[in-house]
Amino acid sequence: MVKNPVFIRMRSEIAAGTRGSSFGPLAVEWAAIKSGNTLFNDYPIIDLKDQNQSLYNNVDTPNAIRIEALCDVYKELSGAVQETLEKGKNFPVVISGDHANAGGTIAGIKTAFPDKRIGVVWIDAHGDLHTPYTTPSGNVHGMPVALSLGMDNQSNGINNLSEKEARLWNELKGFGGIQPKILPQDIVFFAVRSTEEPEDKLALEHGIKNYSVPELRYRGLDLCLKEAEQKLADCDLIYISFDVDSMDCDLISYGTGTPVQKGLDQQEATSIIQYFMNMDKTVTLEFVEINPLLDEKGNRMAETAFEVLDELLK
Ligand SMILES: [Mn+2]
Repeated sequence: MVKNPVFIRMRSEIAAGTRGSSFGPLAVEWAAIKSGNTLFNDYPIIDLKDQNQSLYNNVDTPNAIRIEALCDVYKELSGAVQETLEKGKNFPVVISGDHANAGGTIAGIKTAFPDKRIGVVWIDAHGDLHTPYTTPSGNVHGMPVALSLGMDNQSNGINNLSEKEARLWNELKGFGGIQPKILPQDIVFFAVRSTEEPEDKLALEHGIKNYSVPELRYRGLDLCLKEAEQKLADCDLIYISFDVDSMDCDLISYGTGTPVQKGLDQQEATSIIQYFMNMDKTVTLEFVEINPLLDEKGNRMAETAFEVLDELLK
């Protein structure tokens, strides 16, 4: 561990379909305290303002629920990530509520380094490649990859957007004045296993590679990780997005908004993140979608996330 971690706590959960991921960042900190670990006291924590009060509002953008408030979340989060990165050798470790926040983190990296090419390691059960045009749910936490790619995927769309929805989606895609933030060839998925047709078509069309759990086990983690590193060889920087639902819900716990079976085990998840963390060009790591309100094993998901994090920062 040669990096200089700065924790960024963003408790926004407004883009998830189930309530409770705003408690995720705190649950991870509780797990540290419970085990007598001082990690969160050893490094600075920047606590950001969320927009969770918007959960009381009526939804007037059903194809991109609470997207207006999410613009404010992005402002807050991207600003903090940018500032932290610009202050020298800092390594932002973002502990987030729902996965829509990742779009704000990516925007922060891109605005800090507008001329650099950002590679993305996306560890998730889901592809998060929906857009307001294709979404069956309207939950923006299923959209951050498409959003960062600046894509609409209208050809596979099922929804007609209102003027307001289209305007705010465009605002979010172009956030920070740069669009797209990332290129499809610079994304590598790990453990994605629950996608819908419009997402599959987009991934196929742009050749986005997913290392499925069976492929990782059949070919071996080492080989797949070396190959993934090669795929990102032309990228100047790397961002790692760790959605805890990438892990197997039966093995770990159901303490996440959209649990999916047959995922990674804790060691596999740790090894994948560690591999990229060891690279100099990796600049930011994010943990998302820990939901202690849904955890049937007490606080097991947050405890697991904390163990992974602690291992990585040793
Ligand atoms: Mn996700």
